[in-house]
Amino acid sequence: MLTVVLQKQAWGLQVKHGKEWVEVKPMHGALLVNIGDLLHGDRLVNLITRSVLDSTQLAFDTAIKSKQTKDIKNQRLEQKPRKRRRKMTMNGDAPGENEYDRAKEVKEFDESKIGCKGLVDSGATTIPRFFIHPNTQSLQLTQSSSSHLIPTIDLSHALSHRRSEIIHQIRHASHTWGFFQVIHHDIPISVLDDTISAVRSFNELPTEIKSQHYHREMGSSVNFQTNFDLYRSSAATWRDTLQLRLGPDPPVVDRIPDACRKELVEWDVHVRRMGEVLMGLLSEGLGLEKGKLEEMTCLESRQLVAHYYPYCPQPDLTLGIGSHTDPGVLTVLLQDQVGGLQVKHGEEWVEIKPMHGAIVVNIGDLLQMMSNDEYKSVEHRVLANPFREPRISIGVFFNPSKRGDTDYYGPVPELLCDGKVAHYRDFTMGEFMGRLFSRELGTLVNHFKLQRPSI
Ligand SMILES: O=C(O)CCC(=O)C(=O)O
Repeated sequence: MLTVVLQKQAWGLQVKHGKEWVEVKPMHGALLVNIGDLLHGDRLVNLITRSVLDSTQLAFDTAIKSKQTKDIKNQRLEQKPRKRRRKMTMNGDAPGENEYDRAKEVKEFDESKIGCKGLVDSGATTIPRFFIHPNTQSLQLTQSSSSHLIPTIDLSHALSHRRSEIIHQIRHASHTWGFFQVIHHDIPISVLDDTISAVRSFNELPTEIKSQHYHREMGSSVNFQTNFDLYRSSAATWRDTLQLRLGPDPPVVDRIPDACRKELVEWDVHVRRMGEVLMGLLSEGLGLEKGKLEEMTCLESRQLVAHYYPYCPQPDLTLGIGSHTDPGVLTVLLQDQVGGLQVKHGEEWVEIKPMHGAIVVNIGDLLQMMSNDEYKSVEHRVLANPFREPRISIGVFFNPSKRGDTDYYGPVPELLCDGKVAHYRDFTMGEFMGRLFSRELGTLVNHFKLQRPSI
């Protein structure tokens, strides 16, 4: 009926006004009120809102819904999807050009809460039209034939006699690839396997149970959905995702689905420890003090995304996740043995072949800018899964938690000695987030790049 929203001073909420998406600018002390379906009448207008929370979860809000809305939602959950809706979303037959109402189909699919896996389980042999990417031919959606491999770095003795050798390898990999994978990282392989199995178990729960976690509510530290950008991307991608906010505040553990709660909480402990080691090595690789990135709070804000890529009946028409760079500082990614992750290396898409026991690490946009281009944030994507076996991956994004109006990010000042010029201007996280939310998945660094006249 009515929603009252308490919004933090972070950007992200947008409201549809006519044909335009308009930013609801945070105003300290203000509460936001919006009209729900039940009050929708001539005089009170229910506008579509969206929270453009990205997988980095850089903005947090708290929404207080009226009880009535909640009850109605629960009733909706219990209702079986209507026949017409099932037909439209599960039968990928494209209606005639004039009949196709994309926004309506997307909404119906989202409200069914069945995710891509639900479509597959219902026997779909084609994908709904809003998943189909234009110009798939130009995307080269094939398994990579490149013979290149991302660097594999053995982290054993990273704190003792092999440290300088490892720093050199990480620096080189971060500069040339923006990606590397680590082995002998001190996380037991059984923990890797158990974490993947737990995420699989959650996704394979009966839809009625799993869909209780499916929502796009602002402020929630846990949500499950198909594509965080479902309502703003030009084509959807074939995966379902469970997202958890792990820091800077501890996660609300009870909200994490039972099926993977213990494993994901434990995974965060391991990944944070590993992040600390990696950030020390990356700081030293730049010639900075070991604790520099940690001091800049880069370990504190952590967001976990657990992706489930079910079998896709038309993998040549869509993607598992579109090409993008990660906006934050650093990403630590665990993938299973199915494959499909590709990284752009020069003009080529190179597959990151799964290696049991290895963990993939990549540089984000913020670290590329903080390192003044010493480290590179590189485009990557995942192909839609053509195999009957689902693909599972679990990423943890590290971001700075210091986000005040006077906390500036940009090239670290110590790197600008000896006449080195800054490639980026400084910005606050508020500005960074504003940019982040005004785009589809893509890359952010160009926006902050300083244009220098060529001599
Ligand atoms: O699933 C993967 O391997 C990659 C996921 C990814 O790129 C992301 O979540 O940003």
